[in-house]
Amino acid sequence: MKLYTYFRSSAAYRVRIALQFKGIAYEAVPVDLRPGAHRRPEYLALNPQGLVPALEDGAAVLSQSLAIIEYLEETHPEPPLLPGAPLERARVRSLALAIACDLHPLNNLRVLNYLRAPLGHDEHAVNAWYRHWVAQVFHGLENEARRSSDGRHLFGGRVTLADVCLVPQLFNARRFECELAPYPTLTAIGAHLESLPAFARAAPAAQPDAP
Ligand SMILES: N[C@@H](CCC(=O)N[C@@H](CS)C(=O)NCC(=O)O)C(=O)O
Repeated sequence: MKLYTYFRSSAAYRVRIALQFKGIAYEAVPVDLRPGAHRRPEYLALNPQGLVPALEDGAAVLSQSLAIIEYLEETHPEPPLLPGAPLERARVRSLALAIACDLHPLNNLRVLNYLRAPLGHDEHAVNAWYRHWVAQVFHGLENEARRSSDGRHLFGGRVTLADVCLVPQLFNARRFECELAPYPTLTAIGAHLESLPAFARAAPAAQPDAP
């Protein structure tokens, strides 16, 4: 498999964690978002959605991190990232989607760039936007985690898709200097997960395209 990735992309980071967690070998193909490599024709030919990640498996190319991870879950079920019981699976997906659908898209590079130009907002306003949406979603997740987590995983007592989404979002929040003190459960979970080998190998700093 080939993963089209960018070291700081949190969506690619999710897929890297899933690949590492499941022990699936892959080749990392860096796509540098800074000069816009994801908008060049050669990348758009692979992934017309023009975002990273994309996963090439044989002749097939898949986009959208959660679709890719669900594909990996179905093709490489062990170790699982989703619990067995339908209700628990729904709860894990709900936590993952809060991050992947309700938070991440609002703070994506193209959204921040649109705020800068043409809308003309300065860096102070862009950072305020970023931190506002992190706080909105993290507030709810912190309260859910206090109910559903063992203090080391977002849901239950083992690594799930929810954790795969949480750790990259915590990385982003730190990068944009978001206030994390109100979320002690989330940060404790993050600290535990980041110490696991699969998460450590998937971290931005461990990527071949990291500076
Ligand atoms: N929903 C997509 C989001 C993918 C995404 O937004 N990737 C970002 C990097 S984390 C990207 O390529 N951004 C480029 C841009 O915004 O121009 C997924 O989960 O794969």
